[in-house]
Amino acid sequence: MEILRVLMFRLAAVFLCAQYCHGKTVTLDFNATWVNANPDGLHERKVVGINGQWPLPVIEVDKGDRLIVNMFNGLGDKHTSIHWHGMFQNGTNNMDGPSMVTQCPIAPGSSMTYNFTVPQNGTYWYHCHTDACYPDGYRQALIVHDNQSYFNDMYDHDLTITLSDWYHELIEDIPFIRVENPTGAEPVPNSFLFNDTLNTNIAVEAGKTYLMRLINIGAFVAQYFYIEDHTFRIVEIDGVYVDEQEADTLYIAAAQRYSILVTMKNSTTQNYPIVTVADSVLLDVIDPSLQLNQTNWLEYNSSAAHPQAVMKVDVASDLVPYDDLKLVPHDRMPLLPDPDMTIEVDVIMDNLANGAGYAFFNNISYTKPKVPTLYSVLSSGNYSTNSEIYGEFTHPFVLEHNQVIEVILNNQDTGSHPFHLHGHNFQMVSRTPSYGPNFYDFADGDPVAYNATENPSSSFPAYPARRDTFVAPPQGNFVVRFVADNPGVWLFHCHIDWHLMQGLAMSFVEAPKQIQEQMSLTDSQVNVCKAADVAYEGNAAGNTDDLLDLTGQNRQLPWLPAGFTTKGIVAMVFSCVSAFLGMAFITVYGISGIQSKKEETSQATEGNES
Ligand SMILES: *[C@@H]1O[C@H](CO)[C@@H](O)[C@H](O)[C@H]1NC(C)=O
Ligand SMILES: *[C@@H]1O[C@H](CO)[C@@H](O)[C@H](O)[C@H]1NC(C)=O
Ligand SMILES: *[C@@H]1O[C@H](CO)[C@@H](O)[C@H](O)[C@H]1NC(C)=O
Ligand SMILES: *[C@@H]1O[C@H](CO)[C@@H](O)[C@H](O)[C@H]1NC(C)=O
Ligand SMILES: *[C@@H]1O[C@H](CO)[C@@H](O)[C@H](O)[C@H]1NC(C)=O
Ligand SMILES: *[C@@H]1O[C@H](CO)[C@@H](O)[C@H](O)[C@H]1NC(C)=O
Ligand SMILES: *[C@@H]1O[C@H](CO)[C@@H](O)[C@H](O)[C@H]1NC(C)=O
Ligand SMILES: *[C@@H]1O[C@H](CO)[C@@H](O)[C@H](O)[C@H]1NC(C)=O
Ligand SMILES: *[C@@H]1O[C@H](CO)[C@@H](O)[C@H](O)[C@H]1NC(C)=O
Ligand SMILES: *[C@@H]1O[C@H](CO)[C@@H](O)[C@H](O)[C@H]1NC(C)=O
Ligand SMILES: *[C@@H]1O[C@H](CO)[C@@H](O)[C@H](O)[C@H]1NC(C)=O
Ligand SMILES: *[C@@H]1O[C@H](CO)[C@@H](O)[C@H](O)[C@H]1NC(C)=O
Ligand SMILES: [Cu+2]
Repeated sequence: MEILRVLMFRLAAVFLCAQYCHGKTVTLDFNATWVNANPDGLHERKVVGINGQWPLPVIEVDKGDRLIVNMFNGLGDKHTSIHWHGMFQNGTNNMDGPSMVTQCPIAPGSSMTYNFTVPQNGTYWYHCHTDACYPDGYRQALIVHDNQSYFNDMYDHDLTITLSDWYHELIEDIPFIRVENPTGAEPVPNSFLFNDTLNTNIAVEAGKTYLMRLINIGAFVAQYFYIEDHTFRIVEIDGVYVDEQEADTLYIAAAQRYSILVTMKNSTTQNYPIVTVADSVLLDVIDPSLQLNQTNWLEYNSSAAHPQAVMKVDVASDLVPYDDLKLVPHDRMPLLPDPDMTIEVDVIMDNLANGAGYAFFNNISYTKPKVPTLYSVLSSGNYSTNSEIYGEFTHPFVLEHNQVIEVILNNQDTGSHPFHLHGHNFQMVSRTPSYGPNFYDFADGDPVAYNATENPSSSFPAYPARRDTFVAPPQGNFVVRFVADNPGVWLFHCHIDWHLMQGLAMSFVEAPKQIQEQMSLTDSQVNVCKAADVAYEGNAAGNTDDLLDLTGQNRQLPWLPAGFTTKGIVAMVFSCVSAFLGMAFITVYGISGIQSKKEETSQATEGNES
């Protein structure tokens, strides 16, 4: 019965698409090169520009359009690729963008054509997905206009605003995974940008309603958002329309999107601060010069004053944002039935043999394979359904076509993490602790794993909130469901780019037989691999003869010998290394951060050794 309803729902969606999805083709030529920019006015640096320009172009299409982007890598010194965040890529998994998952990295001087249709509506973004390249500026909004949305007649103008953190150094020049940083403290940004700049006036007309599309295109830090003396209505999250809900404050984690309707006041005597506040709980150490909150303005009257925000609270974590779990998808997609397959993972942070901090799902720190996982699917014949061929350290799960998949994620870390799944939205069916003040910095006591007795499926919402990026609370858990109806290799990962670097990812190899029926490796894809000198056939180790022979696969480093704890590394590092590095090291990471975090990580380490 339940599955029938879901199937009917899906058929209806496909039918609607058949009716409306006859789009035009939008073709863009992207020449990625280094350009200089100084978006915060504090420091000029080189950033990835497109056709000599930065901020990058906002891509705007209508639903049903075909988008073709010819990307040339003119960077000279860096590999690259583009991920179209939130796009389902039905039948075009090879256009998804993550290097070593669905394609080879695009080497300097080579190019790739992305070509796919856009059957979805709403607010998306695109970003580089090769190593950690998007924080160097290679990220921007991708808007899918829809003149049939239920809120189409409820606004007069639309606006796109990105939020992001910003570093003054190239990501590759910021020291991170190394023994001197055993707790894995994330580098603290130098500033926070509002639409890739600061101190912006958004000219508005009194009495009109604006659709504001808010996108966190940052690499790390979530931001609170509110407008003084204005409320708004949430109508979309991550491309999913939701019944309008009045709210005054949002929490927008890296990669999340919100569309809100804001109705302007009738009077034009005053301008109002738009306030964005970085979630400082995520920051290990806060330099007093770091401006955590920003004021930009709804400008009703350019000759009136532009007042600085008067902070509602003393610390960001006292703000109480709208709980996205309460949002009901406008399409009323019902709760998916009990799963055919359940994947339960524990998130931990720990050290490997080099003493550096890594991130793990069930003790596996994602380590890229020698062959892009999709290309292993395409070159493995009947072995494609055997997860072993994808290598232990891509953490692969083979999903059967059209099964209902449930992921139970227990976050044993004291930080919150925004988890993203490529190729899908997921239904958030349970999240613990339940929402309330300090939810995002809860982290009290011991981690709480999902308990099906306390939160049985009978307690799940009938129409669960659905989006492509959900936040796992500190030391809490969540349960998500989706249908494996989109054959492809899809990465599930934390969208904090530092944590992705540390390995907080796993691979879903969904319906591999159907992938093989849908596509094969093309000459142009092979050329991309050849230019990058990357193998494109065989298992994760590049073995084409015996697909079950993983000899030579990339592996995570060994664990530290028993008895070694993070506390020990910290002590060791400080006695031997601090002499060399002195104050430079301390300003980067801060001693206070290491001391406050060490308890947590040493606990995890002991857990692993027991
Ligand atoms: C990309 O831009 C660089 C620098 O302007 C130029 O040298 C190169 O020829 C361009 N490549 C393409 C394919 O447009
Ligand atoms: C709505 O948008 C589609 C493109 O997605 C376009 O073909 C159509 O003409 C538009 N309709 C109206 C009423 O603007
Ligand atoms: C894009 O893909 C479509 C469908 O496969 C194909 O017909 C078209 O030729 C492709 N266009 C380019 C420029 O590759
Ligand atoms: C796109 O929007 C239309 C309504 O305008 C809706 O019927 C359809 O389900 C939406 N499609 C997706 C994939 O969200
Ligand atoms: C934000 O920046 C983009 C890219 O520069 C621009 O197209 C857009 O209009 C800006 N939004 C606002 C509200 O000014
Ligand atoms: C602005 O004026 C309109 C028309 O008189 C009225 O309907 C609306 O409630 C007013 N808005 C506010 C915020 O007072
Ligand atoms: C706003 O920023 C200032 C300076 O960075 C900081 O002292 C203050 O605590 C911030 N307020 C909030 C609510 O984060
Ligand atoms: C704009 O603000 C100025 C300065 O406060 C004021 O003199 C003027 O009347 C305002 N204009 C309108 C149209 O409200
Ligand atoms: C992680 O490794 C430890 C130590 O080997 C083991 O006790 C624990 O069960 C493992 N956890 C998972 C989820 O595999
Ligand atoms: C795969 O299995 C099918 C059915 O068992 C068989 O007919 C086919 O020859 C096999 N193909 C390969 C490449 O092994
Ligand atoms: C595309 O994939 C999405 C995500 O799995 C799925 O919900 C949708 O039904 C698929 N659409 C088509 C037309 O296959
Ligand atoms: C789950 O919750 C039930 C009811 O509160 C409790 O009896 C049980 O011990 C819990 N299970 C675990 C593994 O904590
Ligand atoms: Cu994370």
